[in-house]
Amino acid sequence: MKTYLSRRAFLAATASSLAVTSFAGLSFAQDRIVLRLSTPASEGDQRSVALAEVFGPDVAGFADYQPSYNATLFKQGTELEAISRGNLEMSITSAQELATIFPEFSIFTAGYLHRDAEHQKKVFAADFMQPLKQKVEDELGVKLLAVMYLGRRQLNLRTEGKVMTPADLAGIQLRMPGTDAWQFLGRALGADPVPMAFTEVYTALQTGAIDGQDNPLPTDKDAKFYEITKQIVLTSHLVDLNYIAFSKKVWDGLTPDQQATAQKAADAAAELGRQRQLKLEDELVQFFLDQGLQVYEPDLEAFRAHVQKAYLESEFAKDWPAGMLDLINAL
Ligand code: KDO
Repeated sequence: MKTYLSRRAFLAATASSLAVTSFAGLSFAQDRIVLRLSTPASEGDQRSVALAEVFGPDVAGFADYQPSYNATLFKQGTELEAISRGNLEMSITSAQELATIFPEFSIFTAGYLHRDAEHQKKVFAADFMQPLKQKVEDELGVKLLAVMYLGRRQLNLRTEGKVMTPADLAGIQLRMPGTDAWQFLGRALGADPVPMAFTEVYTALQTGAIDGQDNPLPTDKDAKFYEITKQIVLTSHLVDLNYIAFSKKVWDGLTPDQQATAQKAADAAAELGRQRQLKLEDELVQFFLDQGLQVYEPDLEAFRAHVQKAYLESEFAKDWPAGMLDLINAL
């Protein structure tokens, strides 16, 4: 499991490394820029596909887009640090990862906050989001170009007992990704969360080291979790997102035209990925039923009430910018 540096220690270390690299200056003498992206997602994941189909070709006039999948270049959760230190140019990062450094981002990790993909887009584009983006840029050296829709996270279990309310998850060892915000979500759902990297989940389900995991339906298919689980409970507890994260240092070395092209390319890739992911979510229930899994909706009101109460009473909520929850809900 990854250990996160404290925000102060991390930002202090980063500030000095940014100072050195910006003083030394980046060499763009060669006319082509290499944009390496590291992600734990597979090559077949719709975010990966959209970036490869749209972003790569759209920036090909000045940059070579070089994606690495399945966390082979950087371990899940270490990408932001790598970009910040100048060791990586791009990643698809999460609000949960950003929240380890900037606690205010935990607002976007709260269950049942975003209503759907469109709401997520509006939140990312909203004026109140600007100071948060600016802070990540200024303090971490990371530019958040666009929001990618990962999908509605659903419970996927190898156990057979029906889960209708949070009480039915008591004692269930539910794998969640490895940060506090993710662990909290697991607990808020009523389960016993177990932190684990995405790339280890298949084997852990297969061996029974965990009882289940949560991810959107397209991820469950892509990672073949249906081969070793028995049910999907359609809790839709988190309309999940990832941000396209881009090195600020590299960005500042681009011409205004190149910046405009890269921004347009990121927006177009995010939109394509979003539309494809939504379509897949619609189609996949039948796929899992055909694989012999049970797929059903639990008591959604019971889950929503339990999760929202847990967040409002949590330590996380104390870090949320004043009034932002109301602004998000009003969008
Ligand atoms: C996961 O680890 O379950 C998760 O879905 C978390 C997301 O934030 C994202 O990082 C995703 O994994 C990876 O891109 C793999 O799909």
